[in-house]
Amino acid sequence: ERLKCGQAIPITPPPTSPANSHRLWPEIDRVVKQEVSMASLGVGECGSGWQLFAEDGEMRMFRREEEMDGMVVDPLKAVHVVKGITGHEVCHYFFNPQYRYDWETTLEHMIVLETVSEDTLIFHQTHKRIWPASQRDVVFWSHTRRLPNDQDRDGPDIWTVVNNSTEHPDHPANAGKCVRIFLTVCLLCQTRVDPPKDGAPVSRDDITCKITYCSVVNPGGWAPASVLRAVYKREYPKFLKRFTAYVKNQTKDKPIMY
Ligand code: 18C
Repeated sequence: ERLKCGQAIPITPPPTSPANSHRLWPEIDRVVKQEVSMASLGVGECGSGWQLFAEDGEMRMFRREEEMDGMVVDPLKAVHVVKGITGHEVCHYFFNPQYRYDWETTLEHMIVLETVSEDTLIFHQTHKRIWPASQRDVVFWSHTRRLPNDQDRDGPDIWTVVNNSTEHPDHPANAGKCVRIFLTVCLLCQTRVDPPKDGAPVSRDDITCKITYCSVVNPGGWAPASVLRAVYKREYPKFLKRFTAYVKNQTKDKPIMY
């Protein structure tokens, strides 16, 4: 429709606001820097207490047994090395909501509550119930970021996704049938390229991704410690194997995304 003379030009607001002007930005920036520096430490460097609890091929999972107010909050640190995919690809499939139901087997329902910017979303998720405990839900911001590769300036950049619990007025904690869990998760991905000696173009056979996944989940309410630790032991290896296999499968016929 044509504008009449003197009529204000309707300016459509941009679909996203820059994350750095959002109320959560100081927290997001602080938590991302802190989680990335913690995730970069090896299990030997983090002080004692990391015990290996699962191993499968290149994948190793460590935990520290910790309790808070009588609840198991064991920190988890997993490392995996996967050929044929880049850190950018791993973070792309972990961050973007359109893929989540494909790989997140504990998920019952997910909604994006707020699009802060293209690299920052706020989610509400409900997860499958484990009998005899109550069903759990979670509200968290999720932020993905490219980090400069200081160790190898010619190599691909490092990528991360950090998820951290937050509050949202539309979904107050413990208001319905779900018990609210609280989590901090950091996925950190470093890519190595071994260029073919004959000068041939780099293919997926020449790239390797080192994945570090750290998480602390507070179950938010009573859950039997033995059941919880059994769930951890079963679900974390299942998640990391299934998710990385999913990324390999999704990317195998696509151009490499550095
Ligand atoms: O990081 C992961 N996923 C992200 C995107 O979804 C995001 C969300 C993480 C939510 C993790 C908490 C899930 C709780 C699920 C309850 C258990 C369901 C089991 C269903 C079995 C049929 O960061 C990947 C997450 C990988 C999840 C591994 C499982 C972690 C278990 C944590 C237990 C939490 C308390 C459960 C209370 C009941 C215990 C008896």
